[in-house]
Amino acid sequence: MQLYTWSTPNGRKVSIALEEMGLNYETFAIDIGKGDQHSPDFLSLNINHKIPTLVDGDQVINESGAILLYLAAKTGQFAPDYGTAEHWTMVEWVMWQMGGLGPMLGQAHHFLHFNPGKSDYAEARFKSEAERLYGVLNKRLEGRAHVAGDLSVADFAIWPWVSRFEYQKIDLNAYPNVAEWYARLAARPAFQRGYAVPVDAGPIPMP
Ligand SMILES: N[C@@H](CCC(=O)N[C@@H](CS)C(=O)NCC(=O)O)C(=O)O
Repeated sequence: MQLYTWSTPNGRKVSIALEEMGLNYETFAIDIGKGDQHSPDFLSLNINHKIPTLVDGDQVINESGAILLYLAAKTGQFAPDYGTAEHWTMVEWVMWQMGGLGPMLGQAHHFLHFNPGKSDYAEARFKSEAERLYGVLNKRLEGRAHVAGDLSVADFAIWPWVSRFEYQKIDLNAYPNVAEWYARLAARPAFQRGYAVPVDAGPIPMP
């Protein structure tokens, strides 16, 4: 398999999954800061101009959530059996990340970290939405070791977004269930390897 990726939350979801699953893959760094996502070669794989992209033989697959579900189905790892109630709960939490946590925290990064001072309204809106979403995750992790049953691709989807808590101006210790889950997964060697793909961006942030 070939993974086209960069050191961002959506990219790391997939490299963490590949590492946890023990799969062999080649990495191609698409430096989105330099505009590599707009190159003709990358666009021939992904017309959406965004990493990550996975190539597995004839299958080219984009969208990090779809890639995670593809890898879980392909390997039979990190997902409950297809069609069970537990399976659909896992899918629910992947969708929660894809439709809510990722897009909202992405906006928090844009306004609070990269463009502070440009819009008080947007800063307040995305800060409070980030806090609300961390509250939901904290509630979900009350009395649970993982987001949906055993360690699953739903955890792989959510964890890299939490690793940017500093960009989001989130006090992780205010969400103790999230902080404990985050630190426990951060200690896993496969998470550490996946976090460093395609470039080593230094140690995993800790609260
Ligand atoms: N829904 C897409 C979002 C992918 C995405 O936003 N990728 C970002 C990096 S995390 C990107 O490539 N940005 C480049 C750009 O917007 O030009 C997914 O989950 O794969």
